[in-house]
Amino acid sequence: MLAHRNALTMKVAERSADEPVAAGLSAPELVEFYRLMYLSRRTDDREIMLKRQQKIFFQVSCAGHEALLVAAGMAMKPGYDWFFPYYRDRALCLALGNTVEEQLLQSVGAADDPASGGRQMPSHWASRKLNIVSASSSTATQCLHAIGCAEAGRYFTHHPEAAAKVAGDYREFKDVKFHGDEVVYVSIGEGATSQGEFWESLNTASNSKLPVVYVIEDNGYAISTPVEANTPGGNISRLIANFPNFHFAEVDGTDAVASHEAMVGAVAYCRAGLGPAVVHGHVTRPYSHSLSDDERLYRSKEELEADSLRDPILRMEMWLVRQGILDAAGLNELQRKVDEEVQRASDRAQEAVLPKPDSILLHVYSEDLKPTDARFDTAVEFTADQNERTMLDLINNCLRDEMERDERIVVFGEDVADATRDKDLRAGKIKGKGGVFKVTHGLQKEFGNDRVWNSPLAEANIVGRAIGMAVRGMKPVVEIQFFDYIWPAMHQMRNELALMRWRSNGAFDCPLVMRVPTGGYLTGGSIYHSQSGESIFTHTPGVRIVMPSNALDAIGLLRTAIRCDDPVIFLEHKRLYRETFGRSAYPGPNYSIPFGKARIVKPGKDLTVITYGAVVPRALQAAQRMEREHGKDVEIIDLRSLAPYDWEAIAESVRKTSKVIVAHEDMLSWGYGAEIAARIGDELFHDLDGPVRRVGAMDTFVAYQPLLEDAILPQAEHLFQAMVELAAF
Ligand SMILES: Cc1ncc(C[n+]2csc(CCOP(=O)(O)OP(=O)(O)O)c2C)c(N)n1
Repeated sequence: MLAHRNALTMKVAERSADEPVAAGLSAPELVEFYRLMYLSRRTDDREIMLKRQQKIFFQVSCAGHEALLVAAGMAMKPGYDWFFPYYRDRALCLALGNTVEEQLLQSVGAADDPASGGRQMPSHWASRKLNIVSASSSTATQCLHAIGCAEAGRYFTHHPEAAAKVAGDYREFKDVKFHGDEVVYVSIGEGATSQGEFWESLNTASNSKLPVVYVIEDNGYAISTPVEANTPGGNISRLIANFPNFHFAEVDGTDAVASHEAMVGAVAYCRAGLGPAVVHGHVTRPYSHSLSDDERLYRSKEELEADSLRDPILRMEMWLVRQGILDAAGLNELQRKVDEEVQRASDRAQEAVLPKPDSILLHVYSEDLKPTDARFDTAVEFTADQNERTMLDLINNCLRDEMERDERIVVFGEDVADATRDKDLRAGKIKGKGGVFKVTHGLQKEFGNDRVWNSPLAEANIVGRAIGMAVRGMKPVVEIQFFDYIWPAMHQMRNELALMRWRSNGAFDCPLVMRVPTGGYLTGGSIYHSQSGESIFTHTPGVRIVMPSNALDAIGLLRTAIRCDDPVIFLEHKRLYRETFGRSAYPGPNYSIPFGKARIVKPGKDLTVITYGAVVPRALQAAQRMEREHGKDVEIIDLRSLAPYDWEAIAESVRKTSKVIVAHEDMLSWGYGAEIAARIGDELFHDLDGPVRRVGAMDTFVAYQPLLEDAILPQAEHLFQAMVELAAF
């Protein structure tokens, strides 16, 4: 301790340049530390000026957080470790190697903004080169991505062959990097630690002893809400202290030296594989929440003055001078150079080329490999085993085939494993579960516990982690136990899964598969085991939605879902899992069907029904009755793929029959059929001989009592009535 103090008070002239002065940092490193802090502050100041001049359109600053964040950046390895930063993290990104010009290119919304190509607000950091993964504006979603990212690093370390590029599927386009001892950084404000996703991430970080370092940037406010309103007792460190396997440090985040010591200790703990760490830094927020906020409305003058005395820039300046590391002239010189650098970067950014409107739709989906590609159009190759299998069997077969072929695939979700405590499973004493519907039965036993496992009961945890893994090049095929419980994952699906590629202008992507048992007709399924709702997801660009109605389509479409390069929501109708309708023999390990291709279930010339899922067999029943009782020949089209959908097949059929019904199980109003019907009305008006009819569920949820369920969901009878009425036109 004494020796340390002596080192601190030693004058600059008396030491050699690389001798540590404090927290393991030499005098030049401490000067660089300060330079980065000051560079960050001056970049914020410049952005504020540009915003006031209306040259940029938003500003949120790092001011007050600089010491903690430069410490984090200096304690970690850019391009080696992985980073999921909060919007306050300008100083971290500068310390990692981001340039001011790169940051200001985002502020002006330039085409060459490396983080997003003008798509995201300033301070939404991303850099492929530095492993800074694109972040949304949603607070706390990033915590789960960090978990998945750390899991992927561990997975590739244990399965190095899985990292190889393979031609013919998504792997062709993924450069996998891993080192075995990389650490994942994630940061968050103290306010956002109230979000469930933060806690869901601590759960897995702790349980799996993942090398994730959390930096909690506690500036005491979440916009205008003070810490005690978010955090019971006012201190997040106290609340999380009992999570096993963590290293915890609480530090004055305005103190550069103390912050660096805390970060180095935390990173060393993670890098040694001992588990995750939290560095809770108390910082200040001198520039309000953002430029759209005026904190004088909710913080007193006295409170703000007290904060200003802790300003990290001033503290570091005084410390450097006191230590004799810099004098006034040295400080002035450094500041002048930084100001010039910011000025130059600002001038260049303002001259930057802006993105062109014709680039808007680029990177909504993969530009490399589309699931509509002809390579997915393969022929069935039936094997000697001609036994008819159910949809459930063939989905299980597909998962098996693909896991065999592609070691990057992992399967997790609620209860999908055979048995988490696997001793008795391996001993052959128990059969294993493999999902509440048994779709994943036998996979854990065959492929091992690190490829198939039970997640916590937390849907955001499942999807958020899967996103983090997919960003690293893995292919998670996760299960949401029932469509009815997809909603906790909705935030991850809508704001993250669907957007990773577009918002990063193609720099990052997260192709993965979500298998989701869906739908009703269960007799007693009731409200919370019968829901549909596909249009909620088809309304989200960036994800593909498919829904097979028979076994052969299920195996073919799932294979495409897994091999393609886009995120896919694969809807499996529970009622069809074991149905006699639509069984098939196993069509071989490479059978796949391109997305966006409908199937004509029954050709006809008098009337068209466009449908999918469990309504397909009901429409068929109604069509057969139409033929028997009215002599009408109904064409039935099973869309199979809802986004993208086969407009050509629809148009061709409508041109032929001139009468069309769009039918689905989900509620009628605002349902999937509304879009199809509107487009038919718009583009095929002159081909129609009657109104475009829709058949769907009543506008309410499915009731338990079978009498009510039958009335609520569309039945063959409803379809028949609609056919009769339309045929009469
Ligand atoms: C999920 C979500 N809810 C609300 C917001 C709006 N919002 C943006 S920042 C913020 C406050 C965050 O406070 P904190 O986490 O303490 O970070 P700080 O801004 O203080 O650094 C809020 C409510 C958001 N971006 N995301």
